[in-house]
Amino acid sequence: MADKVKKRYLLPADYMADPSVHVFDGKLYIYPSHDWESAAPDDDFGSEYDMKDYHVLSLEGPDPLTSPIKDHGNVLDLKDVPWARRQLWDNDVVKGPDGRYYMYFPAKDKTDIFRCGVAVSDSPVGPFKPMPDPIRGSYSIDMAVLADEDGEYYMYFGGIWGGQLQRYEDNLAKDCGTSYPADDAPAIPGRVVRLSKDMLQFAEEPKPVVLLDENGNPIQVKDNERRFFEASWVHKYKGKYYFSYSTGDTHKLCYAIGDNPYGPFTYKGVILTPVVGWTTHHSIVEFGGKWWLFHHDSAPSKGINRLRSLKVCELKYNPDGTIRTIEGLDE
Ligand code: FUB
Repeated sequence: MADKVKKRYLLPADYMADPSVHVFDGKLYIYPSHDWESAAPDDDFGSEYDMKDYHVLSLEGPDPLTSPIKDHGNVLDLKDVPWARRQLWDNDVVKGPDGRYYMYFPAKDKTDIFRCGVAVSDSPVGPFKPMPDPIRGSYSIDMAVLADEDGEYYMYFGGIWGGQLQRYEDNLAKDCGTSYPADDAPAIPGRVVRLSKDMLQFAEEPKPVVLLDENGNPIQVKDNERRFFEASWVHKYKGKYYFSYSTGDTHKLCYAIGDNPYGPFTYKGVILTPVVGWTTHHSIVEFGGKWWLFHHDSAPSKGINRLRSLKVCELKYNPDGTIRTIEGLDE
């Protein structure tokens, strides 16, 4: 059974999606994608998600359900990223060891391959200055970075179908177009990689984020109710690592728990049941002594997939550390 909980739309005046949320120096910041009414085609490659800039939002008070939201405007524009051609998708921002803020973002390069860019700012609200080239060896979409307590930073990324992850094996591009593993093979995993000390490159080869079922077996391709699709996020709760993600074509946000940042992670359940709209995406953050789920849906645009709106609601744990499932549809 899913809980029906109080939810709030954060910014009714503008369409935004894919919220990455962090608390920096006691204040809550939201780093979304910025949807707009693009005429790009609705094809199998996600071209309709044609975003061309990023805004930063901040919560101007203690309560995500009621406090004012401030829009800090355009903090990074596609036209200022020398290597990028189109589609600024889900980004994430962390505060680095030098006190500066690092934004990691996917965009398609001039050959229409998704890469990961880095942009840097002295302030959590930007503006962010892009590096001239994407991260060496980067690929696919939906970067989310965990600043772990040991001082290391781990990036989680990847998305299948339009996110292009199926094109890579052992971090090398395969000459396969859109081929997928057989149905009874382990599902295509997301990736995790430790960042370099200067925050600008990978410190190692990306590794697979292995998702196991309750019997310790890898979740299979055909298990599309539970397999990874896109929208990685990792948070820590009581010393455990919670890897959460979207199941894509079954439209759920699910999670799995592990003992370290690399996993493996054991599947535990659904965080959010399907919302209005094809995509579902989220972040989970502790703020003001409570836990919060930030996500999006397409209800305000009356179901237009490319026009999504940001939402927040409280997230609760059971005593055993599992997460209570939230109903995605409102009354
Ligand atoms: O916003 C574009 C894409 O849609 C994101 O990268 C995916 O996670 C999905 O929300």
